[in-house]
Amino acid sequence: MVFRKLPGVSASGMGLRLSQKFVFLLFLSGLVTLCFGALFFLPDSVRLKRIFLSKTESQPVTVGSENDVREHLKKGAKDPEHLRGITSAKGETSTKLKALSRKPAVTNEAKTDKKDAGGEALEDMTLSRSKTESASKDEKVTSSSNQGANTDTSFDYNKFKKCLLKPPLGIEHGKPSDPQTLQRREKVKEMMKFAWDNYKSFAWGKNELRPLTRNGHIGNMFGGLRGASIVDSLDTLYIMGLMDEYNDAKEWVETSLDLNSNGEASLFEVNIRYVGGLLSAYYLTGEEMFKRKVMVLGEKLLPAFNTPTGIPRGVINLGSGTSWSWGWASAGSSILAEFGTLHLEFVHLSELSNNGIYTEKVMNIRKLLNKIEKPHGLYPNFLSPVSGNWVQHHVSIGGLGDSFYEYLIKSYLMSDKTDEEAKKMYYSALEAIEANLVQKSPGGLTYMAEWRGGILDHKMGHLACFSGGMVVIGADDGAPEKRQHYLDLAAEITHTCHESYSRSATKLGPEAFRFDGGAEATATRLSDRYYILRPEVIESYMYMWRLTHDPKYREWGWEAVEALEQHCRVEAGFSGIRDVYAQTVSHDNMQQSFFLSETLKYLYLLFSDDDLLPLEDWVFNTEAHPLPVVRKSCLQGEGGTHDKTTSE
Ligand code: DMJ
Repeated sequence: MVFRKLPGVSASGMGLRLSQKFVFLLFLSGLVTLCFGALFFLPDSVRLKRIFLSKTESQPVTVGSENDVREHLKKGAKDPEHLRGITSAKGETSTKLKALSRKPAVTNEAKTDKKDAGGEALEDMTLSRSKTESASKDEKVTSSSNQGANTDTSFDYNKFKKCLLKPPLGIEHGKPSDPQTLQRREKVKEMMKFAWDNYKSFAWGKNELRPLTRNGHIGNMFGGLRGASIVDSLDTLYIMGLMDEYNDAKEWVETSLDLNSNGEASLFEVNIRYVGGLLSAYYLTGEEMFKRKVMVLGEKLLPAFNTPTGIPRGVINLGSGTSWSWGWASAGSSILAEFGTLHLEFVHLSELSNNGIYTEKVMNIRKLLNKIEKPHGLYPNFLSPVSGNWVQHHVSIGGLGDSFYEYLIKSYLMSDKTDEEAKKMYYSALEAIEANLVQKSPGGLTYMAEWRGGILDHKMGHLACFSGGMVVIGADDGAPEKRQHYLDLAAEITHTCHESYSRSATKLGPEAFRFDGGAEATATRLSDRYYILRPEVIESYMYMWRLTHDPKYREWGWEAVEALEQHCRVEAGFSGIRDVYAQTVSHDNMQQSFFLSETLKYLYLLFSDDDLLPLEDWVFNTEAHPLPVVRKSCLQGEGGTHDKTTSE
């Protein structure tokens, strides 16, 4: 185009009129804005992050603020689904929450859901070859990286088995002699088979089943790892004797669990579900493949600890090792229940690799927590991975705090009762919890309130209901004069949690229940009324049964089975429900992987004899994956304590 100078009209050297120049500039700036804006709609945020975000080592990242969290909480009050991640912490963070963080969320889910609609079979067929190739690449990575974290994989499995006091599967797989209990156990097994078969038919290889729409869900909690329901189910299928299903699961892990993913994962979730699931599958079956896989994965988690204090951040890119704090976590902090729930798995990673690095990482966390000053002896939920100081004083035995306490007592038990530091920290924490959080309602119900800088919030989350089980497994090793007290406390909490179930129309418990404004063990807010197939109440029934043999716990477990069958079972699997108080339920279309790994496993154990995964030998991680007690002296010596009179 030629620009001509017109007489009497001012123009630039290029021969443009002022108005033309203006329009041209306007057009240019519009174009620049459009291109820049378009970057944020790219499907993969990783490239963007490389450009705009700093790496762990170089810059502590501060994302979100307390106000953000409050704002999200407010929004969540209108939308129960929105709140899930926050209230279900134990580090568990929903897709929606991730979207609230400073960076664009990974959008694989959206892409995949489209595929699910039409071409699932095709996708599985086309992916299977490349997945197999990359699955075997994982193992090459392990051997070449043996100079790194994984130095020695010559763990002696036979010797390990000899160091167990009892056979893992007991006499006849824990079959109860009483016919009614056996029948109930069979029912639970049928539920597992039903949940599994539907996952297999409609969501194979995805992370969870969406039972109403009959497709798979991937989400973005696991950094591109797939098959969460498969890895979470391995041990449950195995202990139930569902061997065809277990073999399918094993084959998938071997050929298709691709560990070379490059997405952003929750360190906590990958650890409890994938590392925990693979570890327990290895210890139960002796299949070397599980060990090789877990070693590769374990090594990928190590960069998360590269912070000034060694306290890991919540999110890690499994490919690059870059890590971030959650966008919703106060002032770039790490979450107590996340960095405090690595100990059991990391100790076992060191055991299997004969490389102390994993234990060093978690012992460093322990050291910091032990040393730091604690308000009233309590552990707040947010800690800065940069300064090593608490970021704010919110204390909870439910979401955000919960499994940290669980892992203290379980670390002691898993160490064959040699880890005195864990023991001391656990009982002191429990003392502080009793002094500051444990309350009795006017109606006589014991509950654990939350603490906000000295002010009590009279609310107990469903997640906090695991604490009945925690207190009872620690009762025996407490001060002799407190043992009965701990048994009573555990029974009272479990009773309260049962009340939260029995006071609802569905006989399933809400996400959180309150003890104020006249409420007793009931949810007063709409946003707290949902139930997402969580295990914690049933988990406490199982431990209470094992340690007291009071038949009421089996009865309560059976009530839960009936309620699950009536309200959560749909044509193609099990689904959470949106309101436990509604007579006519509305389903949330999600079969969580912890339903297969925890809820159904704890129910099955509740109706089994105690010799199925005996508590003398096994400690359950927070996703219910059994990990063996580490008997150092036996493992390092000649000895073996296996009771030869019993069989498997
Ligand atoms: C599970 O993933 C684990 O129990 C975790 O510790 C908390 N949330 C779910 C179950 O509710």
